[in-house]
Amino acid sequence: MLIPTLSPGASSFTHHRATLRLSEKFILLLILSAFITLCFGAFFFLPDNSKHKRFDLGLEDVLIPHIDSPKEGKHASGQVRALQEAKEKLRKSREELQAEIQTEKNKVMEDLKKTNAGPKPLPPVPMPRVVGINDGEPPEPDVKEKRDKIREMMKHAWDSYRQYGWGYNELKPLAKKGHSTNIFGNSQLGATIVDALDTLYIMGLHEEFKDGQEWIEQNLDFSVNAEVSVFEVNIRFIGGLLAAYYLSGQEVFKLKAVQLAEKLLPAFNTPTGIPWAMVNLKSGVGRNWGWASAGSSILAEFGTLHMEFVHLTYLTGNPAYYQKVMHIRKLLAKMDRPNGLYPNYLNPRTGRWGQHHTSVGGLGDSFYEYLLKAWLMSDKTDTEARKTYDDAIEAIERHLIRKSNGGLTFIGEWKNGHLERKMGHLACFAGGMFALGADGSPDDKAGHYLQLGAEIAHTCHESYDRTVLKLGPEAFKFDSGLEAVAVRQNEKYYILRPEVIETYWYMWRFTHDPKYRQWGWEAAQAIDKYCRVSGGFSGVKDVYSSTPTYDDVQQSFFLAETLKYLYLLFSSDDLMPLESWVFNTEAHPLPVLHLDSS
Ligand code: DMJ
Repeated sequence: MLIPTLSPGASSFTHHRATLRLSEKFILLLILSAFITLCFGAFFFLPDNSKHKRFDLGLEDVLIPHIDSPKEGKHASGQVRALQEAKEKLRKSREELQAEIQTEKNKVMEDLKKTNAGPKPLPPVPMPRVVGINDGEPPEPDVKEKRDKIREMMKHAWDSYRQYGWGYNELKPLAKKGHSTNIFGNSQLGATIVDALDTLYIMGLHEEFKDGQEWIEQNLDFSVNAEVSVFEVNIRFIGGLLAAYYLSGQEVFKLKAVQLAEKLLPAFNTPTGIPWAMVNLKSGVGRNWGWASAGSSILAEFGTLHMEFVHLTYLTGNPAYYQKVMHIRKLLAKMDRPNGLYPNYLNPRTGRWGQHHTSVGGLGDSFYEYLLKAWLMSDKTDTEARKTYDDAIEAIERHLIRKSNGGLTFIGEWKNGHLERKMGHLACFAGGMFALGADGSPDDKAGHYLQLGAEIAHTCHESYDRTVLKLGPEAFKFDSGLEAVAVRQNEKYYILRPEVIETYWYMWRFTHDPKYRQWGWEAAQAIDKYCRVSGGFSGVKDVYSSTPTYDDVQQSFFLAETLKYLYLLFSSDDLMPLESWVFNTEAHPLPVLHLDSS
């Protein structure tokens, strides 16, 4: 027996014969021809999974519309048919082919038009109870007279914008032309129109409302290459459109709000889910303000989305909006808070706080407001939001709220463990917030919070009363013997802001103390006297100077907030009742959602 050796170099097998027998040759030939048949078969019969059938004549993409066949078993005959059709087409004249190409092109254009015709209609949802949206005429003639005056001021602001700034974001009332700031990028999105709509509606200015609606239907397009503030666009545009929808029932406002909201969603694509401050509406690229501490996002910006986003989910059935804001809430809940306070800066890449600066004015303000309003808007079922609000306010009271030597309660700013005895005009909104949150506060402290609201209202009124123009400065101090007055030149301006009047209105609703109407009327008269010009209303640069110089901007929030709160102050309580409506931070009313737990 021949045993194959394993030694290298030596052949382990016996030598083969040099030639093959005839029978062997025949078998080989058979195998070869079977192989060739198989290859050809494979070319024609193997299933084709590619979406684009490019392999045959290279003409198919242009000439043959591809229709996905549900039954791939019919593939082979489909291929044959396609080849025949292609051959037929090649036989056709140049003119015939061009005509066919044109038909195909037209069809594609038609399809495109259909997809661009606007978003698909949204799923129907039950309309929340919409009550108290009309009238509100006060029984007292002198109050009615004041209310009429506020409506006339609104007419002047709107008509001027209509005439000189239509379609621009805001108005330059002295230059009598359009105006825009960096919060809206380089866009002309008609911010004043959107912001003013619900005020027009509530005031019964229906012609003007219709005019605004028409502009929105025909011109408001968010596919623009503009880098906008996510927060500002949310509170003014989405809030404004949603409020206009709930008040008027006009679908267009809902559709536009949803179109815009979709454009904001890419701002949440950060490592933490904390959104960027700005987003480009076209590219979806986001970034933060250059001035913000350590590349941070701002508490009052990413913390002021909840109300609008909950309504978006409610109206669309798309959970994404709700999930985004709940994610922010959860992330914040897990973080350490120095002294129980929320710093104003949070880095969206690292999830770490930036500078330890806490304020109830600018940079922090509406974050606290939205915690309370999330609870109210949920028909008081979102108790997590209420608890977070209560804890935050307790820490604020402990560390930021003080009484001055002259007995004025103020809210200072906390900077790295030090209290700055300065209060901003923006922080004056908190008087109204404390009053609004009094009912439902822990340990039966309702009386305490109503009192705190009254004290803040009083302090802010003092800041107005201690000026020459009877209009409040942007920020005021409580040290070196000075109380409730601005010290620096760059803090002496008044830009038609609403916060003090907002607090007067809430205090009026909860107490009916006539002083709030009186204070509101003082402010309205001062605005009419010192800020009114022939082309609208302007901010003033120095409220301590008897010869005002103007900043030449009619802010959109003057129409959305300042004039709306004034009008409501001189209306009866059945207009926009607080049991049914919650006002977003731009004074856009959203209805309470009486949802069951599911
Ligand atoms: C408004 O746009 C909003 O009220 C916002 O919350 C901060 N302040 C301005 C008006 O002053």
